[in-house]
Amino acid sequence: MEQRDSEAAPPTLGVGMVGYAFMGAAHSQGWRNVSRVFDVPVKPELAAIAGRDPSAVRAAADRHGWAAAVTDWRDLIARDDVQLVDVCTPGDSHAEIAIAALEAGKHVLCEKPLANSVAEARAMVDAAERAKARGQVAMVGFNYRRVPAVAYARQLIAGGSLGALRHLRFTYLQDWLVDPAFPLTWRLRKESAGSGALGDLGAHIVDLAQFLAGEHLAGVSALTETFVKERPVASGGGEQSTGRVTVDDAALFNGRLPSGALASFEATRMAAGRKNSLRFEINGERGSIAFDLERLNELSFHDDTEPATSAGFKRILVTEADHPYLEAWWPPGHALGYEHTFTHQARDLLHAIADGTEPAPSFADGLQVQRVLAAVEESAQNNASYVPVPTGTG
Ligand code: SOE
Repeated sequence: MEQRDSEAAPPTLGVGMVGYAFMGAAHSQGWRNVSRVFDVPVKPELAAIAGRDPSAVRAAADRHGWAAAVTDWRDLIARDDVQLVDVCTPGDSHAEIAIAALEAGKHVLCEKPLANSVAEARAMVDAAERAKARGQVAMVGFNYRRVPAVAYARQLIAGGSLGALRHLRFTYLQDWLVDPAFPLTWRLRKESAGSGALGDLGAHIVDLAQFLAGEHLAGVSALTETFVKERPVASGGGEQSTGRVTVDDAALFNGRLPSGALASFEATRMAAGRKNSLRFEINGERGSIAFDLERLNELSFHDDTEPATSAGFKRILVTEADHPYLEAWWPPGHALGYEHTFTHQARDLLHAIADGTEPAPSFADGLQVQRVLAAVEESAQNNASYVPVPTGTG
C-alpha cells in the first residue's frame, strides 16, 4: 500500500488483472466502483491489465479503465505499481499465475473454481500460507456469498433462526449449451476447464452450501452426464470439423454434512429456458429459507414456530440499511443486481488487506470445494451407490 501525501485520502493499492473476458469485465466494475460506494481503508487503482492479444487487451484497458495494458502476465506481476493480482483466466492457468504472484509479494484474488485439480489447489494453499507470513492475503472469487440476501441468510442460520439444519437443496441451471451447434470452447475441454457444469456452476453451490451451513460436506454420491458428446470446432472456414467434449454437461449429487443434514445439488448448462438460475432452499427444525438469484433482492423465510394458522413463507425485501452491504447503497426498495456482488467482493478483500486478516472465502475454502468436486467425479466415474432398477415382468 502506498500512503498518499495528504492524510485525508486513504492509501492506495495498485491492482493488476490477468484476463479481460466476462469475469475481467465484472471484476473491473467492482474495482472501479468500490471506493466510490464504500468507505474503504485503501483505495484500489486499476494499474494494469494483461492479455495475450495486444489489440484486445488495449481495448479492454480503455473500456474498463486500466492505466496500462500488457501482453504477458509475468510482466504484470513484476510491476512495482501492482500490489494485488486479480486472476480472471480459465482454470488451467490459475495455479501458475496465483502462485507466481504470491511469490512475487502480491495479494491475490483468484476466480472460481480455485483450480482444475485438488493437487493444484493444494499447491495454491501452500503458497498462500507462505505468503501469509509476509502479510499477503489470498481470496477465491465465490461472489454469490456477497449477494446481500445470501449474506443475510447466513446471518439468520448462524443466529439459530432455522435451528438444526435438515436439508440443503441447491440447483444452478443455465441453458447456453442446449444448442449442439455451440462450438467446442475452452469450457468444454477438461485440459482447460477441469470439468464442465460441475466446476463452473457446481463449485458455486458447493461453496454456498458450506458457507451457509457453516460446515464442510463429509461425502457425496453422484451422477454426471455429457449429453452432446461432439461439437463443432471453430475454424477459419473450410471443412467444418468437430471435437469431443471432455467435460460434463450436468452433475447431480447428494451429500451428507457432519451435523447429519442432507444436501442435494444439481448443476447443468442444459436446462432450456434457465439463463442463470441459482436457487436454494434450506430446511431446519425451526423453519426454512429459500432464495432465487433471478429475484436476488428477496429472501423467503418460513418460521415454523409461528402458529400454523398464520405461518407461511414471507418475502423479505433485503434492501434495508441494516442488511449486509446495503448501508452504502440506496434507500430501502432500490434493488441491487448481479454486478454489485463484485463491488462487495472488492470491499471485503480491501478490508482484509488493511486489517491483516484472512479473507473469506480463502484459498483453503477453495481447496475444500475442489475436494468435493473431485469426490463427485470419483463417485460418478465409479457409479458409486448407483443401483440399477430391473424392468419388465420377469
Ligand atoms: C458460466 O457461464 C458463468 O459465467 C460462471 O462461470 C460464473 O461463475 C457465473 O457467475 C455466471 O455463469
